[in-house]
Order: sequence, then C-alpha cells, then structure tokens
Amino acid sequence: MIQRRPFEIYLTGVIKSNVKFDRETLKDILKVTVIAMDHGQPPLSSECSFIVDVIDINDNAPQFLSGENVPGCNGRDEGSVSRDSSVGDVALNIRAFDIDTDENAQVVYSLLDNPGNYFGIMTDSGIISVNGNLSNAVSEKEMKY
Ligand SMILES: [Ca+2]
Ligand SMILES: [Ca+2]
Repeated sequence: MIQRRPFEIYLTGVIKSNVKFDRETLKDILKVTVIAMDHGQPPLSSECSFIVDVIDINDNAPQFLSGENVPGCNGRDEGSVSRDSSVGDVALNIRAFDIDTDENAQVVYSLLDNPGNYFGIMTDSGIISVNGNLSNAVSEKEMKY
C-alpha cells in the first residue's frame, strides 16, 4: 500500500497538507522539517522545523456510558424509583462522554420526554432526581424514565 506523505512543499515554499487529519486518531505530534538548499558547489543548506497543531472540530456526538451503576440510555435501559420517594431524591445519574475537546466536548443534559414532570435533571451532572410527588403518578408506565 502506498502511503501519502502528509505534507507537500511547492517551489514557492508553500506547504500544503496531502491528507485529512483527525485530531482524535492522531497519535504523534506533527513536526515538519524543511530544508533549503542552493545549487552552488558544494551545495549549502539550512533547515527549519515547525509543529503543526491539528485543531479540533466537533465531529463526535456525546456517547452515553453504561455500567453497573450507570445504566446506559440507549432506548432499552430503564430505571425505577420507589413510589414513596421524596422530592429531591436521586433516581439515577446518567453520564455521557465526548471525545472532542474544549467546548466541543462539553455536555449538558436535559430531559426530552418527562411525562407528568415527575423528574428533574441537573444540566451539568446528569443527576436525575424526583421533582414531584410520585404517589400522584397515574400509572407505572409514567414512572419509567
Ligand atoms: Ca473532533
Ligand atoms: Ca462533540
């Protein structure tokens, strides 16, 4: 397999990338060294090096984590809470992780579907707590989240 060199230099000194870089899969620092050589006899040359910083783009969506204490929210998992829970009791703490960086990786949580408004979620932590009197819940179905 022929592997393309990541950079190409033109006679004008312009350096262009030959490949598409992905910050998340990049394992090495991109250090580029350029040599300038004259046509004299003997030829003389000098070198300079620079580091290419691959800037992140928001190309990854947050992924919910699964685990014994952190049920994944993939549309199949369910949580349960006692009908006599008090307002403010923690029902579940969901977590999501984003492999981008900086603001592209900052995750905020909100409840998309919340029948009866029985639950609230902390936008920064994903902690879901009881928000209303569950004894007023009409059916078991409404208590699922
Ligand atoms: Ca990215
Ligand atoms: Ca992201």
